[in-house]
Amino acid sequence: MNPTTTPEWAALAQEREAMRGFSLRKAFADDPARASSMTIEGAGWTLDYSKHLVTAGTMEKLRALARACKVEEKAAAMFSGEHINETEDRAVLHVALRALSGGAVVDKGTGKDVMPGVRAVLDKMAAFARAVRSGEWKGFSGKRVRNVVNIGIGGSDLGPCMASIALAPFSDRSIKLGFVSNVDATHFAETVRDMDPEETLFLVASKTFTTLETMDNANTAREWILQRYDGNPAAVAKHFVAISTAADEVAKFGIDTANMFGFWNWVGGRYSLPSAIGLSLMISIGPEAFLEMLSGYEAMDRHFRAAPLEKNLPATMALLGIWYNNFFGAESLAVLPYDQYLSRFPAYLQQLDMESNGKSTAKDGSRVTWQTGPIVWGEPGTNGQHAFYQLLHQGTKLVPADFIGFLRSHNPIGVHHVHLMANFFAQTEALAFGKTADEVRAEGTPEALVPHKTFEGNRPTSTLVAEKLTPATFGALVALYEHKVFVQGAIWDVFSFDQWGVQLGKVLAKKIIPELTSATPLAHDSSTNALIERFRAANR
Ligand code: G6Q
Repeated sequence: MNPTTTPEWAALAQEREAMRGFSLRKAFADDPARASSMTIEGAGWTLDYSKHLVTAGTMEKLRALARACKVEEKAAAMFSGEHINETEDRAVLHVALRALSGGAVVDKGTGKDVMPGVRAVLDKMAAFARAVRSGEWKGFSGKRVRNVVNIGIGGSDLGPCMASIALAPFSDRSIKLGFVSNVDATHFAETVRDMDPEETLFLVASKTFTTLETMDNANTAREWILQRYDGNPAAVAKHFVAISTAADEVAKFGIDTANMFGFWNWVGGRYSLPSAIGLSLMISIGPEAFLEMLSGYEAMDRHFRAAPLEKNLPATMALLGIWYNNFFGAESLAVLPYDQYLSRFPAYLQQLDMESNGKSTAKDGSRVTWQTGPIVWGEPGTNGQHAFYQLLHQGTKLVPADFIGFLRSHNPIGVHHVHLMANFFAQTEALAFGKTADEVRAEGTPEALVPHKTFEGNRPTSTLVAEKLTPATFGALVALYEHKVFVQGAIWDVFSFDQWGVQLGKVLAKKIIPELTSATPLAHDSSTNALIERFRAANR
């Protein structure tokens, strides 16, 4: 359904006009209860959205749009196993991966309860993780595993890589984790540089087990292991396990399928961290902490389903995103974690959000005439302050931003956490309220400098805070963004769970591979032909 033809959309367009003179300074001065009335909670997280360019009336109009677009019904369809991923005819049941305190979850396509399979894989992962952590699982020469290297890319890399950094305080520091994703051999070479092959376990993570980058890296890893064992193929079983849905391909590679951890086609790659794709994380933090993370995910799933739109964190964040994206022409969303452990969170969200909603075809096959997914970007907060925040404060572009922070630190050393959080609070205050020319003048600033030192303010931010970064609050945070993306996709009327846009480049690369190493005539455009010729000349 075209959302822009609804009366609710028209009402929002009018609201946008009515909001032209809106000032956050005035809104806060007029309403002492603004912050409390625009602060909501769920699954260990508090969202203060009072520093947004909205009134209570705006929010009501945004919620009306969500209702008109049947967001709640669409969410119910996802949770109940309907094949809402229509272009691939699949259910979308990543929520089942953490529905551990509930009953059956049925894939409507097969009519089968997926939960016994989910539990069985989790049990198998836990047994394996314990064996590696305790030293019971040994390399081929009998040494215990000191290095665990996940080989995967995209959804089979970003989640566990980001999460293993986020949950490092809960990790077994005697096991070093590595992540190899890039087909550039440098990634493999530098990751294993200081590792002893006899102490290294590779997890080859690939849903399809045919992905070019992953297979190249897995083959190179196999060579690296075999070299150490004089080519004895029996070593492979002790140094490789697979995480995949494709048993045949795993067996072809030489990995014992007994050491394969399965998942299902109803788990999208970018939603797969809570599946077997999280095995590297589970080995690092242990099964108990991993289950705690799943309980955090589940708590947010429950909040998303049960909380009315007024109090619903994912829905509220989604609607605010739509407000700027579709009615203010904002092109991006900055995600700014004030926690070093979340340093890879923006990169993870880039895939989650941009691969899900970076679409220009509506569900009925027509070209959308409205804006869809934003460009997501970000860096840990204080580093960003000394880099790109200039543009956030005084640039010409509107960049809504999510500020994410924790009340207590894992490393309460000296003044650090106080200084970190002072910056966290100061930035959203400065962005919202700015500094007027009169305020700058009152400081005795020479008149010529006044415009340069003035801050317009009215730059919208969300503040997300939790008590502490734990496996549970972390899981809830990831689920919060997953559902935010879901709500936006539901309103934009796009299929959020496919990713056809990544295919074309892959197909062309396969065609170019043999051309780079031969002298066959080239039939590309003149630019591509010339570039390939240069590569050939340099590598002759
Ligand atoms: C994620 C995408 C994509 C995928 C990778 C890796 O949603 O589908 O990023 O995860 O292309 O695919 P494999 O796991 O099949 O190797």
